[in-house]
Amino acid sequence: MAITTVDAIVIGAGLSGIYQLHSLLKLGLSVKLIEQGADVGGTWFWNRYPGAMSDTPSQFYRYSWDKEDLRTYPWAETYLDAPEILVYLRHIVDKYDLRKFMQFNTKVLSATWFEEGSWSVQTSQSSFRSRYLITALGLLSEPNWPNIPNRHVFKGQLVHTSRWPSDLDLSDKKVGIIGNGSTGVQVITRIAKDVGTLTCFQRHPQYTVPCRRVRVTNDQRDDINNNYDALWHQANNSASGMGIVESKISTFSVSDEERERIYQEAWDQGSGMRMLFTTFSDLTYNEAANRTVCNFIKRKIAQIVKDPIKRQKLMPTELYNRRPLSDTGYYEQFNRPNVGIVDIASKPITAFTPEGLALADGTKHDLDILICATGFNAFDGAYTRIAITGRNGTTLKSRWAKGPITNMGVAVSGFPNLFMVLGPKSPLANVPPMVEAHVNFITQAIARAEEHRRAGRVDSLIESTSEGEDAWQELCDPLNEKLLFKKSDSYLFGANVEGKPKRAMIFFGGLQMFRERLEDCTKRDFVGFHDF
Ligand code: NA7
Repeated sequence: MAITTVDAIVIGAGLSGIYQLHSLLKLGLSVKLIEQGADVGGTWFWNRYPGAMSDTPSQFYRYSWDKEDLRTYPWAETYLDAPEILVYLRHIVDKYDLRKFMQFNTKVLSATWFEEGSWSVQTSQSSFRSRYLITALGLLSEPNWPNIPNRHVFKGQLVHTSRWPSDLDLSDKKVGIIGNGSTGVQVITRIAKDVGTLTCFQRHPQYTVPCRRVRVTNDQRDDINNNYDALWHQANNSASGMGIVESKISTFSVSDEERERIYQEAWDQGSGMRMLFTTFSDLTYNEAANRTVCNFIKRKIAQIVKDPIKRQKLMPTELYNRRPLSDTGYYEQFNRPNVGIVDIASKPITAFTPEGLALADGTKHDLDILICATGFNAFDGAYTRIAITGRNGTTLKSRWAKGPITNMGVAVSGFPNLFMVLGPKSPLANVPPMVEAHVNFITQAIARAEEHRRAGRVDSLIESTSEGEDAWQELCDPLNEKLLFKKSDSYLFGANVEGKPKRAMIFFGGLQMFRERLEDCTKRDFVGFHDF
């Protein structure tokens, strides 16, 4: 098989891969981007289920580096749905003529480091050699399927939301859905009115806040355009990167009436992110404080849901300590007579039957279609697909056997010239500015290594030191310990995948601190990395 040699291989054609490709081409490198899907889009290429949308305000769910595009590219509403995001990404790819550097329908199978200074990359189609390897695999790309026995006997259709068949007709069907995270909430809200019956198999009821998606007027758009630099400055210097201003006041520093007013204002303005981060500063770590926002949202659920039995089933019992959810009318769907909830925490699903699902209490549910909105083997899950081998034959899998360890989510010691865009231990924040921070860092690291190489220096490889990883770990660990997120069994800790050990998968310090660390590292000539 012929081997193609390029300077850099980028894996993945989502938001991360597209910008990384563009940046490396600007450096003058020869680059090949390899993508397993049939087109660009990453997360948004795969997640085409009804109702898929971003919960980041539209003006911040895009690249900030093309100032002209920022001001001219049209968007109609305060939030973007998946097809609009796909069209935007295709537009960027076409505008910068990036498609010719991309190879689609190609799986990367393995990548192996050779000590003479290159990566050997095997794909399902052909082989490559490159000095640099950049994985832009996405945070959430490996589907998590529920492990239900007798899958083969089910005569109906089984669908994962991230592999949605384009021809799936739900009209008048008996539809079941497992999962009520961001995805489940969006699907349920969108399809409830169209299906025959919708049975929501729910393990943990969730808090969700309406996002208040509305059209953006010309005046509002002008206002954004006139202030875009300042808006991005604020977003980049905040924890969430979403244009919301994080609160600095603590929950019990105000009266009960004032607290209620603040929560109501956040509810009216909309979005779970706003509810958790702009109301009070201590909701993420003070349990008593967190219970006040729980109670506020529970009162809203009680007001919205009419049927007392459904209302009770929808009442969350945990703290408000998962990734905050936003919706476009979720709880309201349960006022429809065709929408029901089955509590599978008290009576778990035991097996498929030919007609549907059997539960532990002996009940059976007939279904034409079962939708799994059961999320992803997130963060390090995507890295299980590719056999990555670094120095001395050490595999990434073995390095991460006790949980992923990275230097700022971007590099791993023992894996020279390998960079990850949003690898494990990256923050939980708005994705585009996180991507830009990582890609800018990676591009500067590569530019410096290339300078060394062109100057004929021997130290032209770049690699994280183990001290650099330890320093990041030492920053991550105390933050994880402090936060209430740790008390939930969610994907943020890998606890959503059966058999996966519960470990922190992200950096909870927010976008601003993440950016500062990356910039500090660059300014200090890549401290925490070494050259060879
Ligand atoms: P999430 O947030 O991981 O949610 C998955 C949902 O599926 C959640 O309700 C889980 O219940 C449920 N689930 C997962 N496995 C099972 C099994 N085996 N049985 C029953 N229920 C199960 O994934 P999403 O796709 O919704 O969202 C991921 C991110 O995408 C989101 O944060 C946004 O950033 C975009 P549980 O609550 O664990 O009991």
